[in-house]
Amino acid sequence: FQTQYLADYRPYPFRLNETRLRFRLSDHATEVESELDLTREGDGPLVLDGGAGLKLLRLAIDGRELEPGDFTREGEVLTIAETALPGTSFTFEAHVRIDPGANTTFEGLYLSGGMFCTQCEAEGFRHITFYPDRPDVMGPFRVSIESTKSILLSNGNPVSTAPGRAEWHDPWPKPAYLFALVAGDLVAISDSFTTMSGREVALNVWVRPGDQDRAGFAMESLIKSMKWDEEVYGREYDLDVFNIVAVDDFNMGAMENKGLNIFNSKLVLASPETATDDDYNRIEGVIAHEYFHNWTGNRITCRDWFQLCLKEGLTVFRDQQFTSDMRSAPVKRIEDVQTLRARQFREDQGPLAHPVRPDHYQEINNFYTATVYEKGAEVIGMLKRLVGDDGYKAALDLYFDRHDGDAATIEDWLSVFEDATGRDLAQFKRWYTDAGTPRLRMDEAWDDGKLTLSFTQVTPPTPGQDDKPPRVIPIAVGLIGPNGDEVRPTEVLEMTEATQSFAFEGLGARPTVSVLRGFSAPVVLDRDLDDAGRAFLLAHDTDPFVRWESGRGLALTALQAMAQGAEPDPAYIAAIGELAGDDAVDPAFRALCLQLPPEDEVAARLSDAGIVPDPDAIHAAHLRLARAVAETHEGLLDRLYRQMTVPGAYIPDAEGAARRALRNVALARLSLLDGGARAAAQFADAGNMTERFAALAALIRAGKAEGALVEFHEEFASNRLVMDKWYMVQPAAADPSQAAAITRKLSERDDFDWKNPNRFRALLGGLSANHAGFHAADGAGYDVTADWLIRMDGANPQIAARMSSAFETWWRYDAGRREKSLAALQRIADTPRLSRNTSEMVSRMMA
Ligand code: BAL
Ligand code: ZN
Repeated sequence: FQTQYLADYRPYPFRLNETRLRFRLSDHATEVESELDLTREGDGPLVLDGGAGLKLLRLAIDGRELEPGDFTREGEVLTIAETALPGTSFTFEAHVRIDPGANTTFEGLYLSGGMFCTQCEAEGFRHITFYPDRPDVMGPFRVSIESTKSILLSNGNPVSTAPGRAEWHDPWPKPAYLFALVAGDLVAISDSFTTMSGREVALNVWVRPGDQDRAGFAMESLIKSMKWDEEVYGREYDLDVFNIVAVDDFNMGAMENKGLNIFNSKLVLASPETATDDDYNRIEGVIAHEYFHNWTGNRITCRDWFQLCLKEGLTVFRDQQFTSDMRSAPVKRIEDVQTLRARQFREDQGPLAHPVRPDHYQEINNFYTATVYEKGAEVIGMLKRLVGDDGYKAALDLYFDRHDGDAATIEDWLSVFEDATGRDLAQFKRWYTDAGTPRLRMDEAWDDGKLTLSFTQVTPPTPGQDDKPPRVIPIAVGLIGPNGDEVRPTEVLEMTEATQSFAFEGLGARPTVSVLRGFSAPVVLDRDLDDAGRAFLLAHDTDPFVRWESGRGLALTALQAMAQGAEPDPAYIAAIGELAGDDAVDPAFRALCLQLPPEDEVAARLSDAGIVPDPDAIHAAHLRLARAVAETHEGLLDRLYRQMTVPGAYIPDAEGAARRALRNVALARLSLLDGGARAAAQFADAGNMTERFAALAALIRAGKAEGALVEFHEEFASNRLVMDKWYMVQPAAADPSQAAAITRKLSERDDFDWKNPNRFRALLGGLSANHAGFHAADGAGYDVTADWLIRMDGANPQIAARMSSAFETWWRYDAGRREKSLAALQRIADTPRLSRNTSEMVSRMMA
């Protein structure tokens, strides 16, 4: 397979003035006629992308049908000879036939539950027709759709609709990856939004009949997002209509197609009986994310796919800001850091490490990663911290003014910050070009009222990048006096050297340093702080992140020691009890502090310290520490369990969710002592899915879930999204020794509709979330995963490739596990006709 390099970028030699598409939809023989008005701007033939599945019926230039000598078709490339291109401007026409009914890749045009829909990012449009399928070729679109389906949608504004036919016009120039088409027998819930300049926008959330009752929260979230983007970024919506469509078969979470966002139904549909607080939270965040892309992604798009972080990092950053404003900012920050560490730090530490802006790839779909998205957002957070809120606002205003309508680059992005603030960002750019998580060590020296903090930064080598020069690291620091009062508020130290010191003078007594406040940079911090220091910060810090982090540090140290034979740490147990019992503290924050670090994170820490992690020992330590907390604080946990009920009807707001979260952590702990009695009662009485599902998980962990699983299945058998939860929780919460066998057994059920990405991700993702289960010493977890990845690769390479990252940490473990996971990877690599997607992932992991 060929590798693409950033350095090879060349502008497309033609300007696209307008695209006209005509679709005659049919399940197995859809006809697509396209007309592209082009103007020559450079040299060479007309090169177009077109997948092998396109049945070519006709090609023409300015109405003249092309003959075999006028063009060549090799692989996915159609080349029209220069001799067949008249003059400077001309119209290229193609007529092709495609088979959406046979498309199991869910890329291009496909059928989901009888509905036609599309997914074109990154390179799906080439499976619809021949086209310059690259993000820097942009133009307005006119689309006509003929179909027997009742609802026919595309991008932009509707021009005409009649039974069996609709026409759409999108005046905003866009690349092909933002094209969308939907045709289905759908129903909408509708509303409207008046923009800040007074324009009326019709809003629709389209779902299958019967699902309307579960679409209201998505609509509320959309309206909040539109208002927030006006208020905070001054960005107004720019079409007469905004449509969202929910589909069941979707590779991603959702897609920001211009004016026609297509969503995985799990990120649209929610009711108290079927969705958890986490589901509601995600729906609100992803609706916002896709809406925000209208400016950061669509109006300003990426020049090439190496620049993916330009739109994704920024849009994740924007959706994080939105959620912080809608809900609790400290809780959101801690959740984002948890996600970053669980997914991105893990990626950065292994063979799949790559820069936020990669400089080469074989398959771009393999780079929709936590590094591009979540670390991309962290980099923007650092920029904002360095230039300040006013500098950030000035830079963003300049970005929108200067680049509206452009396909831009990271260089363009950094230039607006340089021009708006006068800063030189050459060194900062390393955050985009260099992979790896810096390790930041802090040492302290105290001398008669003067505290000196000395920092050293080192970034370990990553594939293809051995030397890592120092980066700019914003280090937010505050000082807490011995009585618990803050003696110095937050100050951002700017580290630019490999080693650098900062002094604080005029201090009365030696303070405790609160460092990396708000997680001011995505680094691993090393410092010598004992249990007492951590407990002090957990109790007194004014910065919620460092407070939480201090409790986390206590738990991690305890678990690391316990995995090597130590007893539970009384300092952790005492400190966590004190915090949990403090009713002045937000219940959501208390719930976060009570959760133990994931077993995978403990394994990463041990591995970092040069110790080969033993997944079974980590699991046993996890269980033992949870039980020790439960035994010591049984009374307190029982009080919280009874106190944190939420009276009245379920509302998916932050306040109720916080109380339910704390109550459910208390339940999980207490279930270790009561044999699942409270969980059984909660499962029977729960009035919402948040409580129901937490009870089900607790029952599985207590080994008492047999009846509940049957009951849950019977009640929700017809609801695909709820059944995904049923498939996920069984391997995820299983005893690790059983997890692989449970996964295999569930995968043999008739209702394991494995071609549905949600169902596949639920079951196999549930297994890989069970750290000791996936890494079972006998290799059963690796084997069942490999079997299914091989099968999935034949149908849907994107999903197989993404899920293969379950193996990315194989190098951490003992020789037996390494051998078994490598054998599983080799088996995948040896599969005949393995896709480019999975082949690239597996070879990177095995390199
Ligand atoms: N652009 C792909 C889906 C998303 O990140 O919004
Ligand atoms: Zn996005």
